[in-house]
Amino acid sequence: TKPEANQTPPTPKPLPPCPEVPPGLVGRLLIEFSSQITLERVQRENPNVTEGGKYTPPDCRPKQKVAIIIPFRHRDNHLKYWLHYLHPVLRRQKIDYGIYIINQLGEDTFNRAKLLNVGYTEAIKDAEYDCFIFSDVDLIPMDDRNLYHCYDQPRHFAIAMDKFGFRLPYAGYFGGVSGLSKKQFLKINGFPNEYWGWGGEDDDIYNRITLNGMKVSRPDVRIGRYRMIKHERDKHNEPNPQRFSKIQNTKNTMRKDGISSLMYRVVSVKKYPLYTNISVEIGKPP
Ligand code: UDH
Ligand code: NGS
Repeated sequence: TKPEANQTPPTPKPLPPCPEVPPGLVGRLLIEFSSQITLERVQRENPNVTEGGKYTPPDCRPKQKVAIIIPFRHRDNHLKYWLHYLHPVLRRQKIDYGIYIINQLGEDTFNRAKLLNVGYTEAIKDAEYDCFIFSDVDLIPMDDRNLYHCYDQPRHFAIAMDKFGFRLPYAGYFGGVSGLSKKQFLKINGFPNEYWGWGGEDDDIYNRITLNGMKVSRPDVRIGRYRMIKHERDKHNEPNPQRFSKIQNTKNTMRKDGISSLMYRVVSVKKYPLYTNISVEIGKPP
């Protein structure tokens, strides 16, 4: 018999929630930076990543939507490795994510934390993210059990880096890779915009977290392991001599300096197959 003409197609079954522990994880990963990587290869190996570097698990419904934000200038080679290693990890972790490279235009002094504020602001214009993971471009997790989503408290992911002998360098270290929910991020008024050059901005963020009654959450030290791609000091990111006095003052500055006072200009937004590139002018130190 012929199917009836006005039959409605069967509604697709709603997906089950993603399991707390993704079943396809492999644990420890072999990370090396000696072979050359091409973006074409990374694209071929990650066919389900869509334009702008987005991915949604096909077989389950994730609880959170995660924007991954990378502060960037002149690090194309590092970015290739980052994309090569991270896309497969995030896929196995069943994360619903988008990758945002926040590229500081010009050659004025670099400002990591301000770029991260820009990333937050631009990501929420693009999609309804509820979790933000801020990662340096040269840090690769060595274990896929280090899950890139948000937690009950602000999360520090990069706790055991190779360059520090796989230990925290000091108790209040919050550098490298960290993650905050939208609520946690807004509670601390985002990140400081006034740290130009290298150092201290991560300590200021740590201060904001504790001064606002939160506590940093961390993975097990056997799992939060990272390799850093070795590099020389960048130009225009010299150590900031003001950083020591600034981190003594977070309590007085955090309410006025932050996401509430952020000013910048977007020059271009480009959606590439493996990431979204947002090039911005963020000004220069006073
Ligand atoms: N970043 C850039 N371009 C720059 C500066 C910084 O993309 O010019 C980004 C990048 O994501 C980097 C992050 O900001 O991972 C943090 O900056 P960093 O890697 O310079 O900081 P780190 O503490 O290195 O890793 C400091 C210089 C160490 C020199 C060691 C020489 N042997
Ligand atoms: C501290 C810096 C942090 C930095 C950390 C690790 O001293 O910003 O060292 O640096 N704080 C100040 O300078 C106040 S690293 O060894 O990775 O170059 O993240």
